[in-house]
Formats: sequence, structure tokens, C-alpha cells
Amino acid sequence: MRDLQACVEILEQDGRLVRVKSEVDMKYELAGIAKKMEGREVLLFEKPKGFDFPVLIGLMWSRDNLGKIFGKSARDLPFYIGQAFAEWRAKAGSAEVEPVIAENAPAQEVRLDPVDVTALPTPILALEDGGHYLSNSVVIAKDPDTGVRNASIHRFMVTGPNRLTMLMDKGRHLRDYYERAESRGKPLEITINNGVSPAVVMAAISPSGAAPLDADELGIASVILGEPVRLSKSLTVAPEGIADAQYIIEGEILPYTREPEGPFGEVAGYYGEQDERWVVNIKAITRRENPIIHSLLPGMEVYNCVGLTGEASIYDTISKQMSGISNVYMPSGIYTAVVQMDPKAPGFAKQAIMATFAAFPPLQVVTVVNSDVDIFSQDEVQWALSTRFDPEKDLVIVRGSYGHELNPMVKNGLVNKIGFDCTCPVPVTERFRRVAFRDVNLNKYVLAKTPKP
Ligand SMILES: Cc1cc2nc3c(=O)[nH]c(=O)nc-3n(C[C@H](O)[C@H](O)[C@H](O)COP(=O)(O)O)c2cc1C
Ligand SMILES: [Mn+2]
Repeated sequence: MRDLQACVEILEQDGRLVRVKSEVDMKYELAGIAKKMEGREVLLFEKPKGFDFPVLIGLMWSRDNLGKIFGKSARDLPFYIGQAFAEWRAKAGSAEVEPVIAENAPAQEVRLDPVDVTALPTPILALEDGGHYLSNSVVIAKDPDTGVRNASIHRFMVTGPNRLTMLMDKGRHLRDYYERAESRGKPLEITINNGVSPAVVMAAISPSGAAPLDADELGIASVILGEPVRLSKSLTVAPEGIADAQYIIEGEILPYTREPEGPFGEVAGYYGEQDERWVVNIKAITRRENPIIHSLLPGMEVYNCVGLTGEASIYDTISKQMSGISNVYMPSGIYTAVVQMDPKAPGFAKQAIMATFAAFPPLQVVTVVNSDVDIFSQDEVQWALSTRFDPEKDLVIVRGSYGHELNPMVKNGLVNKIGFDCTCPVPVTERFRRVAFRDVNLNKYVLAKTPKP
């Protein structure tokens, strides 16, 4: 899974790839088709209208597909990512995980001269989006003071052949780097890497609880890949690129410069509003001879992968604080989590609610259920809410806390949060024992349907 080509092959062999043979317009049509297929097979558009390169979308919208690439079941994935975090921390700085510089990087086979980002296909996704977007490229930058590398994903709107506008949410490491560079009147150099291995994506989106400001999180990708992640020396900027990417944009985020960016249909299911935001001046573009352009449909695809690293990070953090925690799941977005635990003492479930909010700041709703409840089933979670939750005692409200700007309930960066302790009162009484049935193996029985008359 070192590169996207390898991922496409794994998916195709397993019947998880659909090739779109018809010519498709990059404006609205590609995303329209993707929306109808969201959560199903990964799509490879072979004929984007006006371009020679295929466009891949949906790589991360199903955990079953992602699991196939990582060689793990969907339910094991967050634990697997959590183990990668732990292994990386144990080996940080060692040759086993430190990125290496590769000679003859595939992503630098061809240099685009003159620089023209519009020569590469970028779709217009949602109907009210402000322009063509690069929606899932990995940004690499270096700390202006310490030189420590950072990797993160940011959206970019194409505003000219050599110009982009972008979004950096509050608290992002890249924004911290940029603000220190800008305060000295300097641009922040970056590379923007399109079409990287999902191992690199996992590293880039690992929350700061798992990958703090002073650590090069690309080492997480090395752990997942089983070999040091390969970087390429850039032609015009100091930060390296991902050697096995499809194409690399080298550029600088300009100081004291803001231009319109957005609107953009976002992961929250609402449009992020247009505003004056940060501007990238592109200095060089290189690509593979035959790139697969990687796009992404905001929605399921985003919360599936952010959820994976979020769940891994929450589990890791709260398991250190208390025992009895068996699983964490973030259904339907980045704002809600279900924690599975059997509290050892009264008050522990409430403690878990607070620890979970602290471990993943965008969360607004946390529900805790016992280990006999399937956290992947919303029916089960609702059952626990209606049979084990007392609104007088089991509700936690956190007022005026940090909120993620893309959620419309957030005003001036603040939001009220809610926690539901749906675990049985401790000590658990007989009254809370679930009805049980014999566990049988259906394969041992002859089951026949009556044929239609
Ligand atoms: C597909 C995708 C797009 C994203 N776009 C943005 C974005 O435009 N701006 C932003 O601040 N964060 C965005 N994020 C979230 C950050 O990449 C993520 O929080 C990352 O962990 C931040 O890195 P850091 O901890 O090094 O700051 C995006 C995440 C994904 C998966
Ligand atoms: Mn970081």
C-alpha cells in the first residue's frame, strides 16, 4: 500500500473498485455520481472531460474497503491505528520510523512548465461550492523555530494557474507554524501532496492528542507501512514532498495576504461560508508520468477516516485514566462518540464522558453504554438510553466549551456539549440483566424459503 496504484489493485482484486467508463464532467457530475455511490465501491473515473488522467474518489468512505487495504477487519481498524500510535511513540526518532529521502521520486517524474494547477483535474463538488477544490491533499511544512515536520490535510480552492486559497482551523499545527512565520513577515513554505498512501493519510490526520506539535507524525506512516516513509527533496522549497504521491505542488502561504475562499460543502453536512482566508503562491508542480488524481467527497469519507484516528486516540487516552473501557465509535460525523465501558464504581462513566470530550475537542455529544450493548448499532444505543438513563442523574452538560467552526451550532468558537451516561447503576442489580437466548450456529440448519407460486 505504498502508493495509490497499489491500493487500486488491492481493491480491484477484491471486487471493491468500479471503473466509470463514461465521459464525466468535473463540474458537479463527478460528485453527483460519487454521492449516489457513497459508502460503496471506490470509483475510478477513467474519462474526466478535458483531461488525460483518471480520477479516484471514495477511497475512505467505507471501513470495509479501508480494512481490505490495511489487511484488517473494519472493527479492528481503530485498535490497529491505536497500536501504530503507541509503536511510533516507543520508536520515535529511530531509523525504523524516521522518514527517508528517496532518489528518483515517482512524484517528480514530470515537471509542469509553466506552473499551471488547472492542467490537473480538480472537481467542483457540491452545487454551491465556490470553485474547483483539492479536497484531500497532505500538506507538509517545517516548524519555523525547530524545523520539526508537520503533516496535515487542508482543503484548497483553485483561484489561478499558480494560486490557491485554503482553510486552517484554529488549533491546527500548520496554523501555529504559519502565525509564527507571518509575525516575522515571512511566508510559510509547504508542499501539497495529492494521492498518497492511506498510511500517510492516517499519519496526517492523527489528532494532536496522539501526535503533538513537537513530533514528526510522518513516523506513524512508517509504522503502518512497515518501512520508513519515502520523501522527495523539493525543487523550490525546504519542506519535502511525499515521494510516492501522484503529484506535488510546491508553494508558500503568503504573509499578510487573505483572499476569498469558499463556500465549500463540508463534513458537517453544511456549507462552510466564504471568507477572506490564507493564500498559497505556487512555485513548482511535479507529477508522475501517469498519475491517478485523487479526489474526495466530503461527508462519510471524511468522518470515516477522521473517526478512525479519533477513536484510536480517545481509546488510548481514556484507557490510561480508568479501567473497564472496551471500545469507542464515532457514528455519523466528527461530533459524536459512543464509549463502551463497564464502570468499576459510581461516577466512572461520567468521568469517561469528560475524558472523552478532552481527548477529542470537536465532540459535542458523548454517550456511554455497557459492554453488552453493540455500539455500532444506533438501535442498541437508543435502547440503552431509554432503559438505563435517568435524566435527573445521568446527564452531563458542559456550557460554553470549544467548538469546531464548521458546525452551525458553534457561535464565536463556543458551543454547549452533552453527555449521556447510559450505563447501569453500579453495583449492577439483577433488574438490569438482559434477556438472553441460546447462541446457535445458523449454518448447521437447513433453512428453506417457500418458492413463489
Ligand atoms: C479530507 C480532510 C480534509 C480536511 N480539511 C481541513 C481543512 O481544510 N482545514 C483544517 O484546518 N483541517 C482540515 N482537516 C483536518 C486536519 O487535517 C486534521 O485535524 C489534522 O490532524 C490536523 O493536523 P495537526 O494535528 O498537525 O494540526 C481535514 C481532514 C480531512 C480528513
Ligand atoms: Mn501535527
